[in-house]
Amino acid sequence: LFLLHLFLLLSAGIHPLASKLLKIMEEKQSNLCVSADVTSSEELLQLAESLGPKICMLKTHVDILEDYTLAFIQKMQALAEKHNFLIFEDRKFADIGNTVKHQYEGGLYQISSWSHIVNAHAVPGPGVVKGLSAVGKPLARGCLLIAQMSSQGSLAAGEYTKAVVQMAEEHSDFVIGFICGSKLTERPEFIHMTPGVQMQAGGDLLGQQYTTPEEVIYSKGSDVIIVGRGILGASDRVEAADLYRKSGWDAYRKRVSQSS
Ligand code: UP6
Repeated sequence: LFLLHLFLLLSAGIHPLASKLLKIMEEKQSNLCVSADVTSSEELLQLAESLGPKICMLKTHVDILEDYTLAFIQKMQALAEKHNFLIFEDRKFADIGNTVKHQYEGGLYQISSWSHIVNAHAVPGPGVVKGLSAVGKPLARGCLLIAQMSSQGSLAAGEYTKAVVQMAEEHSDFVIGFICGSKLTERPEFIHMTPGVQMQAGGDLLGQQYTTPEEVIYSKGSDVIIVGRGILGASDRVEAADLYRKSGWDAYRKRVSQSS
């Protein structure tokens, strides 16, 4: 209740989608976003059904599905409603405003019609946000800017990261937060979400680097952990998701209670 109160205070004046996310987090005691990186829509629906109660958000890469259909995405939306989580299509838009507008709204996937949240690289300049916003804002969607990446040798660092934060501040009617490795701004309206999370630090063979939930949330001050293979690779995915949920939430509670 104390946390809920804090969130309601923080939520005053922030983007409705950001406050919805904070509310879901509090209700479900979960700051876990599962990265559902599977290639079959049936498996993705199974994941959403079984892990839905444990998560605040489900992250998709619909362009890796081998069998995407409209019927599938409608089932996905129903599961998001049923289990009260947000859908985040990890599209990483990175083109001029006019092109991303089409990519977001049209094509095969019509992402804006079902994804609550999308993300974008800031490298094209503010036009990318303006193009996405033209489509997403009327639908009450939100966008995360990619300020840092978890991969080794990422160029999104230093001055670039600072410029991304500034771009977010200038478009806070549509940008609700960041993909990042650590807290980048104290402004409460922005949500920090961090990929590259596993229970053991380490990496994969293609440059991914992992940090633990405790480190990401408690030490680095991020808000939401994004976990893919740490959960997908477990023999019991539901049990693994609950371990990540608990670990992420404990670290979050510990940090929030200390900073208040
Ligand atoms: N992702 C990262 N790092 C970033 C941005 N996005 O790993 O900086 C995405 C990947 C993948 C997920 O595209 O979908 O987060 C991480 O998956 P993993 O936990 O299996 O490594």
